[in-house]
Amino acid sequence: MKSTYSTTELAQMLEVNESTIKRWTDSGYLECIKTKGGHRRFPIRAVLKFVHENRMSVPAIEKELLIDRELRAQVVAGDIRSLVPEFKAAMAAGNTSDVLRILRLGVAAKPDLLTVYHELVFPPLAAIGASWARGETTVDIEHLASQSIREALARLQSELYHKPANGKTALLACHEHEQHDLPLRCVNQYLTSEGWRTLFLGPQTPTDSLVFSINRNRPDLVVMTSIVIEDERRFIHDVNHEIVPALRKLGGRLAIGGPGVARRFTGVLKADFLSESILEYARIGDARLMEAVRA
Ligand code: B12
Repeated sequence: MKSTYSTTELAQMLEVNESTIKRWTDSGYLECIKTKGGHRRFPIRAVLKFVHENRMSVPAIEKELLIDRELRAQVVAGDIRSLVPEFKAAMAAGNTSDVLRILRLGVAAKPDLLTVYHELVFPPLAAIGASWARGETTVDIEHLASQSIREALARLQSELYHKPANGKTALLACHEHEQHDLPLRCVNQYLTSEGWRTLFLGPQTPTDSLVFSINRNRPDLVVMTSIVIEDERRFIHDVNHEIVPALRKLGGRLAIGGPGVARRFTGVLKADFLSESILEYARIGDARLMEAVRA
């Protein structure tokens, strides 16, 4: 499914003339955005809304969405939480193409990527983790889910709108024993779409390698995940005595995200941001704010 349609494509899909589409747009029935060259582009969300409001039946869209009418109405209204059960089932089955399809739908319904991660991507992961902890799900399901979401996020990347480069660099890494890199991948994708240059070191990054990379790449921001900390003393030592001093020398900042990090580590870790929700990256990843802090 595409995220926007041209006038020609939409006319074909709705089986009307292009002039009808233009008329609907000019009279405000159908929302569109204009490209720099003045061409109309129709975001899928606007198309869904129009189709829904006018009770139209469009087989081409219905085939792509594969969801029932009620669900479609909720998605049109921007309620992507209604997609969670279907998303979870696709993840648990390792069905990457379905995971990608629903992810696209989420992005079409809610152009704010952080909300898509927060409301659509994380809840099924948390639910799968909880049923694994209760002994109701085997670890292979967790692996399939992780793999399908990782692949779907990678495939989505080229379809996302990217703001022009903002001249900032972010380095993203998990601490030495940390394997949970999915939230970090989401932050990576978000920052890239905001115009950051990102360098993704991924799971289990040795601290000396991270420090080496900081010195070599001089990032404006380092983002780390802390979900499972096997050796808390070591983690605190590495952050406060290795990572933060290396970054400070270059004027960079450190953000650490994960469940309960602010509660556990405020006043303990010398990071600039301790975030318990990915939504906080709207502020942390705002390059203008970062500039203002530096000035
Ligand atoms: C997928 C998964 C794995 C995958 C990781 C794949 C990958 N590449 O990421 C694999 C299979 C490798 C794995 C391994 C393990 N896992 Co695991 N895993 C998970 C699972 C299901 C999802 C992880 C995830 O992406 N969470 C992200 C979201 C879903 O978490 P969330 O808390 O809702 O996030 C909110 C906030 O906390 C915050 N947030 C969380 N992280 C971050 C990070 C950033 C940067 C930001 C900004 C915000 C943020 O944002 C969200 C809200 O907006 C979780 C379940 C869970 N609840 O997280 C278990 C879970 C984290 N795993 C767990 C465990 C125990 C393990 C293992 C130790 C199991 C084992 N015995 O081998 C190992 C090894 C871990 C290690 N050393 O790193 C436990 C941790 C319990 C604990 N706190 O100690 C969990 C919670 C499962 C459970 N219910 O018991 N795991």
